[in-house]
Amino acid sequence: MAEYKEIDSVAVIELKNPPANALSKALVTGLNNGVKRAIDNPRIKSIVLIGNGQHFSAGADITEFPRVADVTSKQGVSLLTVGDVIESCNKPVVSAIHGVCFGGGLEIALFSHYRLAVQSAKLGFPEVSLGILPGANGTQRLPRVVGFEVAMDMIVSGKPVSAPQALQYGILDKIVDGDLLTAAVQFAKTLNTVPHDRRLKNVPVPNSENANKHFEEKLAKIKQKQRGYIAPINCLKAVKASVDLPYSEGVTKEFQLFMELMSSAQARGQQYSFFSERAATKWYLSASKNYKVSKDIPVKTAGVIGAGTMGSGIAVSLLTSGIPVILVEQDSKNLERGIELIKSILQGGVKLKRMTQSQMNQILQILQPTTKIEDLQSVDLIIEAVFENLKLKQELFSKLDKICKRDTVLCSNTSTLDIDKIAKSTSRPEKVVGTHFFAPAHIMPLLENVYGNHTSAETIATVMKLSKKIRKIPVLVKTCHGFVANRTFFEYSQELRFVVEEGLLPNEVDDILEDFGMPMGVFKVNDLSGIDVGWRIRQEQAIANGFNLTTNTRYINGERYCAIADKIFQAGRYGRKTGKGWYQYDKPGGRVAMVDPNVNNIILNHCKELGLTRRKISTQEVIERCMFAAINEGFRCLEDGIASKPEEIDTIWLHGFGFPRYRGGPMFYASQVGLRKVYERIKYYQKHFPETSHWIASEMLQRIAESGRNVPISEWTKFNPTPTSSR
Ligand code: TC6
Repeated sequence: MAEYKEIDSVAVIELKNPPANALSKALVTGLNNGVKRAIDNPRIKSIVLIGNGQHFSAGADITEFPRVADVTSKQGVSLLTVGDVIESCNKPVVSAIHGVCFGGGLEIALFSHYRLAVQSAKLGFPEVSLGILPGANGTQRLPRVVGFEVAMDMIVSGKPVSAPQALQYGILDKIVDGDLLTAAVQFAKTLNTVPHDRRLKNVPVPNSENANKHFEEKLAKIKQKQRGYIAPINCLKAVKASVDLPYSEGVTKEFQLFMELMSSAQARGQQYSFFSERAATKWYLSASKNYKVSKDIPVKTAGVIGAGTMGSGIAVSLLTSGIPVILVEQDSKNLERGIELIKSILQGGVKLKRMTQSQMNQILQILQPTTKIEDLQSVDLIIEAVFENLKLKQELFSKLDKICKRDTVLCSNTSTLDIDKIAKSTSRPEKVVGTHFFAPAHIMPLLENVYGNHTSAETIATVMKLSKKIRKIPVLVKTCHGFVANRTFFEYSQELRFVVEEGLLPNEVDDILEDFGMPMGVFKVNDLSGIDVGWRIRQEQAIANGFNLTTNTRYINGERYCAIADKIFQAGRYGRKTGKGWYQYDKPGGRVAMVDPNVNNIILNHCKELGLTRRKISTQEVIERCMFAAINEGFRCLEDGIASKPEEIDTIWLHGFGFPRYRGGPMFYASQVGLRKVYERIKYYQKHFPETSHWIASEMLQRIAESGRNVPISEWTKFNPTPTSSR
């Protein structure tokens, strides 16, 4: 796990735990033994620590986290014990860094007396995103190198810095060119002793005069922007301790704050999220069709059809990843509007210093706008982002089938429509796949990729690979109406409309959801996406199913229906874009949402007309009803084979709807509440709301709940009553 070799008078200890040299117990023990061996050998004058493979180290091994004592305790070999051995060693220790040097890896480097890196290395403390803090004295050591303010920013944000930036901050002593090991050994040979100030615990924190002011400002920012999260606050307090307390007391404070986080439910949720995001990308249909064996088609050029808000955002995602795009609109007016949209998104990036003006100009060079669909004949992949209408999409796909080269992959950015029905209009259903982007498409990280019954493994591999290339988090699901995202979100939002019909006002519901951790309440989300959009989808669905939807509709085929949203639409309130929807806005397109008495009147009149008596509804009921309705639907998606594991559903909610990361996702949240309780409450709501079929408990949920044991989330799918053959 840690390989030891000697090059002349230098001992080289190579961290080796592929793929990222996570500091497992075995690796830490190997490192400890290696350093001790070098100390004991009188021929050795200095020591180099270096990573094997692509990285120095990705930090502590997160898979070992439940055993907290292993990570931090002074007993046995922990990061802290090996850190002490390194720091107190009288032979100079040099960390030679490439790839990532994160978390515990950076702590090892900060215990070392010198640090060198290659130009491309990245250094940082991402622990905050795992719900913890750098608990091997990172919060006390980094400030002693970079000062309070920079350490606070790095540790609270979790964002890594580049090697040149680290050199500027003083974290690195040198950036080296050429072979890192050769340079590090050469450097180590020039060192004889360890000066006092090379042991960071001996050094005071520089530039700490304004620490109190920076602390207060940062705390206020965290409370506003990372509402509900405890890790950033503890990170901040730990860094402050480096200024307020001597080193020996600072590390004790760090340990106390670390343990608080390590034992918290939030850390469990955030660490689960880390692994579920990775699990979600690993798709598996059969032994010959899965992420390991299936080859993708390289996407060198792409087409985007439709230059509206979605199409433009999708084009930007492709363009900024270096993929040339042919953008197609039906007429020059719409095309011109799309180009302007793309330019304004890119200009926003320039303003935020994410790119330079000249980079923006280069990106625009690889955009080819056109009104001729025939121009798409030789692209590798096309993403259609036209209006959500099956007939329209079928006509378009049929045309593309005739125009495009045989191996062009045809993607539909549909959010609800059955991929098989779209694929049917082509002679190449194996090349047809859904790529469901979330608005705004250039910002939202999720890409819900949807395969149909005929989609080939090659096509799936292509969109999954492309997703990563354009910096999205991909999840693969099977086709059905609404897929996983909209199927589960529909039940969540529908239940919340019922809550409004029964007694709460939209702003009261939104406050509860935002306190729960959602970035935005459901009614604000609805205003953003457009009340007219939802209205049109409901109308189209009604027509397709042969019934007439009016503002008096109370039941559809015996199912409860709430028409308040339709009444809001009828009042000309289409959401933010018109300056009014469920809320009143400061201006059309404005962001400041205010409670509007007119909306309350619409709701109260609606209830009066229907003879409904309004009642008080508790916060607990609101959360249970929306979350458990979504969770039950999540279980149904698993039963139907639409999702293959709970992690996919959670990743969709984390990155498509901004579900609080510290709660892991709705399915993980269910596991924390306990499936027995979730199941019983679902049965309770079914009794009270028999005319809402989403309260019929999923069979899979029932089986797990009635199994009489606490089944871990990783074993849920074993209880699937109808496992699909393709999974
Ligand atoms: C810490 O250090 C605390 C210290 C104080 C306590 C005393 N542990 O992301 P990828 C796995 S906390 C275990 O797909 P990439 C990952 O699960 C730690 N496993 O690849 C995946 O496994 P799979 C602070 C880890 O090239 C595989 O490696 N550090 C760890 O896109 C490949 O990962 C972090 O938070 C780990 N630490 O990105 C760093 N790291 O193949 C977290 C990775 O079975 N890691 N794995 O699915 C990362 O940021 C990225 O993984 C990366 C590589 C940049 C290292």
